[in-house]
Amino acid sequence: MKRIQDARLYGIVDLGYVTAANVESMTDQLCLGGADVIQLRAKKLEAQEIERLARLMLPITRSHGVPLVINDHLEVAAAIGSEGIHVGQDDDAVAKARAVVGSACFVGKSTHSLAQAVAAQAEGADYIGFGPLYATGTKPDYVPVGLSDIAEVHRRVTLPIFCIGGVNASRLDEVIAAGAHRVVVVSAFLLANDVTAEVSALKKRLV
Ligand code: TZP
Ligand code: MG
Repeated sequence: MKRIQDARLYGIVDLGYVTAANVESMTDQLCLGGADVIQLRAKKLEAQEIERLARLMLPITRSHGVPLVINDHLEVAAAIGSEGIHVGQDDDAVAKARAVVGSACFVGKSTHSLAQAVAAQAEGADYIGFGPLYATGTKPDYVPVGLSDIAEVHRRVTLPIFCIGGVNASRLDEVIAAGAHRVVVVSAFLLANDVTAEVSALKKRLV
């Protein structure tokens, strides 16, 4: 199983872009392209349906040695034994998440500023997301943080930092030049004509 500490490219199966019927195929394509970690994110689905989809994804992600992260739903992560759980600023605290999912499951946290990033590390998160860098339809109500704090967040936070929000192939060079080592890509992968090729091409530029 790949370790979150070694991950560079983080993909998300977001049910805002993928139908339930396509979850398995999309998961496989992201893994084949070289995603190092995959999250299941379904803001509009009930926990029971999220658990059903996660159980479909697990054998696929595990066959590729890719950790599966559940967004928001601690009880789903605990029930299926996912490798990771991801919480946002308005969700349960890291300590609460860890108490529910157990010590074998890593805990990630979304951050939207330098102060939140430093606080997430103090709170005991295993990795952070940092963004949105750019305005994005995947998280429409958030003000983009831009690229200017990326270098500083890497000086102040020693955890793995995944830069997120509007990242795509055309922006990757400037994101890396700003200091990013790891990225999350959502819509640019999920809407690609050839998902595996898109992931694979971007992955090559990250190492
Ligand atoms: N958190 C910050 S931005 C974002 C999340 C979940 C969405 C990123 O999606 P995209 O489509 O890569 O902009
Ligand atoms: Mg959340």
